[in-house]
Amino acid sequence: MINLRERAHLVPVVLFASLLTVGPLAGQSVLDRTPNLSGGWTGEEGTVYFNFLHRFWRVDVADDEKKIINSPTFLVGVSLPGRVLLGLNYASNSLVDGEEFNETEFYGRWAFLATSAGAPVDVAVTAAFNEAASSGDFELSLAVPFGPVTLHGVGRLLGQVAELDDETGWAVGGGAVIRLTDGVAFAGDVVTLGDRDIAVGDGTHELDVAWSAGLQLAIPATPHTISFHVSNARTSTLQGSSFGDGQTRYGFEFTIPFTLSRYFGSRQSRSTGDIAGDVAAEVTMNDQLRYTSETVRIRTGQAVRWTNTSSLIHTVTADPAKASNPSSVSLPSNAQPFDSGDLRPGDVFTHTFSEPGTYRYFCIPHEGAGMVATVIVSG
Ligand SMILES: [Cu+2]
Repeated sequence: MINLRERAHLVPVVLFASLLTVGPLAGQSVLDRTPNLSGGWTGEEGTVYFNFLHRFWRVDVADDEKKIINSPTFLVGVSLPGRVLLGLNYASNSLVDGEEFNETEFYGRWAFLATSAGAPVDVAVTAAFNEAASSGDFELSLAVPFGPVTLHGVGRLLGQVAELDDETGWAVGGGAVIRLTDGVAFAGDVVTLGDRDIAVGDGTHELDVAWSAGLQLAIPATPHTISFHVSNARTSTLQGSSFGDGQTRYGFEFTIPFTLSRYFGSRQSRSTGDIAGDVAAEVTMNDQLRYTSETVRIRTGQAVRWTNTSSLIHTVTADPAKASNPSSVSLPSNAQPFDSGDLRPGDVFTHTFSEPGTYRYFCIPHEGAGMVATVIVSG
C-alpha cells in the first residue's frame, strides 16, 4: 500500500523535473497508443523518457472503512537511433508477483516498420524480462492507420505467467486510437490471456479480459502528454496489462521527455531552402509554438530566413494539401506551394518569393496550436 506521507517528498522533485524539460512532441505521446498497448512506440531518437502511470481503486479494509489503493508504473527509457527503445518499468501493488507486490520489467523494443518513416503500417517487437514473474516475455505489435483512426493489435508470448505458475502462456489484444485533433484522442483496448486461470499468491485466480478506455491529450505549449483512463488492469508491463480483474480503476499517465541533444548539443544544424534572393527578413520559431514575427513585409525577389531557436521540431509550410484547416494557408494564384520539411532545433530554412501577394503559412506539428504567420510581398 502506498503511504502518501512517505512519498510526499517526491512531489517537488517531480514538479521541478517537469518544469525543466522540453522536448519534441512528435513520437513521445500517449496520443499514439492506447492505455494498455504500447504498440510500436519508441519515442524520439536521443530522448530519455520518464513516464508515470497511476491507477487508483477503493477497497474495504474493515466495516465502514475504505482505503484507496494506488498501483503505479514508472517507465524509464531511452530512445536510440533506428527506432529502438531500451528501458524498464517498475510497478508496485502488482498482481504479477503475489508475494512482493513489486514488479520490474526490463525491455527492449524495435519498431522495424514505422509509418513515420513512410511504411504503410507500424510493426514492432518487444523483448522483456519480468523479474517478478521470472519470465522472459515477448510481444509483436501491429498498428494500421485508417485516416484519423489507428487500429492496434498485439500478440504476446509469456515465458512464465505470473510467479508460482510454471506455465508458458500467451495473450492477444486489440485496440483503437481515434484522433479528434492534433492534441486530443480517444483510445481503448482489450487483451486476453489464452488461459486466464493463473496461480497467484496462495491460490488460483480466474482473471478477466483486461480492458481500458481513455482520453489522450497533448498539453498545449509543452512537450507533455497525459492520458486519463479507466481500466481493470493494474500495471502496464506486458504481463500486468494482460491481467484484468473485477476491479475498475481510474488512472492517468503523464509523459516527460528529456531531450539529450539539448544538454549535449552535438547535432549539426542544417540549412535548407533556396537562397537566390537577398534575405530581407528574419523569423525565429520558439518553444511557445509561435513564429516571432507574425507578419513580415518584403519586396518581390527577396527572401525570408527562418531559424528554429526552440527545442522542438517546427516546419514552414505553405501547401494547402498539408493543412488540416484551409484557413492556415493562402498563396498568390501564380505561386508554387513550399514546405521546409522538419526543422530541428538550430536548423535554418530560406525561401525566395518571386510572386507578389500575401502568403499565409503554418507549422505542420503545431497548426492546431495556432502556429500560423504571414509574409506580404509587394510588387
Ligand atoms: Cu511548430
